[in-house]
Amino acid sequence: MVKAVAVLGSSAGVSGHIFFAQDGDGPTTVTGNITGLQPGLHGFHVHALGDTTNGCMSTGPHFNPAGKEHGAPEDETRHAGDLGNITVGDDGTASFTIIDNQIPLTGSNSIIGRAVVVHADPDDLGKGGHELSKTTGNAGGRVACGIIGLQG
Ligand SMILES: [Cu+2]
Ligand SMILES: [Zn+2]
Repeated sequence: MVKAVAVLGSSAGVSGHIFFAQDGDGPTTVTGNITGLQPGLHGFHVHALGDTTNGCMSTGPHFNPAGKEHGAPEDETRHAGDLGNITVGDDGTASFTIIDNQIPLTGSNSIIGRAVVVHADPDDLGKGGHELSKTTGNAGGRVACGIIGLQG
């Protein structure tokens, strides 16, 4: 079992932890607890770079080793980093579990050293018809992010 964690940092009062676990070549289980968000849907992605020198803006685009267009987690056409949306309750907190096959913790497409990003707006999953739908899901600003690091 390989485990990783991202501690979310934010200039907007958002905080939380995102845990990752992968057994062998199986899917990766993502478990998150986040507080301080606006209620509703928020785009949630793995971005390509573990660089926060300029805050979440430095984490680059969605992790996309296959060179595909943006999509929903269940789509054939998606970025590896496309984890869809998280749902935040009226209390501003979100607790969620995501199981995904495209974000391994080992090998050439490992997400270790990259970043998770929580967005201000819903991800339209590539289907919104906006000029940004096929690249970012038009998910708006980056309200929190954290670098994915190995955990013992
Ligand atoms: Cu993103
Ligand atoms: Zn994407």
